[in-house]
Amino acid sequence: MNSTMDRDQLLSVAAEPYPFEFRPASCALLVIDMQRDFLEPGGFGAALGNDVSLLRSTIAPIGQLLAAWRAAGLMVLHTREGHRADLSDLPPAKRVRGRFKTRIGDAGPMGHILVRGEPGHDIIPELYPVAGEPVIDKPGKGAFWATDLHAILHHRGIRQLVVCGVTTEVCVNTTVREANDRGYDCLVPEDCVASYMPELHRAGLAMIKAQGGIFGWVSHSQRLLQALA
Ligand code: TIU
Repeated sequence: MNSTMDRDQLLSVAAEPYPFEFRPASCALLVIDMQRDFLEPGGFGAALGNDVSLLRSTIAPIGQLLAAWRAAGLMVLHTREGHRADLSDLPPAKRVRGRFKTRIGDAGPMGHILVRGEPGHDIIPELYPVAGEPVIDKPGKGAFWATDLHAILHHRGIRQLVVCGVTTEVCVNTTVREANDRGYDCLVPEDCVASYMPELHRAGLAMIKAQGGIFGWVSHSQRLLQALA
């Protein structure tokens, strides 16, 4: 696949519950929260008591999809969960939830946890955005709430999303549900999303594809790459 591909052709990807059909020109790759705070020790994920290494299997396949999307000149967007340095956009309920010792805004080895501009808030170097790729800073779990994501997608004629990132049952699932209610089709490649809890990863994918694809489709990065090839 290369930049000479016909971006308006209708492609079909093997998926569940049935093949996902898309036109590359109107299908964006949306990479959710691949931030150091979730994937590296000493960040937010670790503060919640998680083994952050469980998410790292997603890095290589997301990298492959990013390379394919970029080579074809298709739209790529990234999101980051986080808050203003003064925490004025952090709901008190979110700050105290879980009664953890280390909270959002506290100082850690990668700076203040889940705060914009801090090292831990940024995207991991392996999947760093390139010039021209919008980065959506979001205060919540869903990428549409309190952001300009819907407007950006609308202006670019995007109707379908391939959603990757972390975690399957939290920010990926919330974003897929928000996208579904706004009229987007979502395809989730199962190897490009992960959870700190494997059973919730499986449940999160099952909830998307059940009931005729109530929220979207589930497939695999290699099937998507084959469709684009
Ligand atoms: N990005 C995202 O999923 N935020 C979370 O807080 N996820 C957890 O699984 N905790």
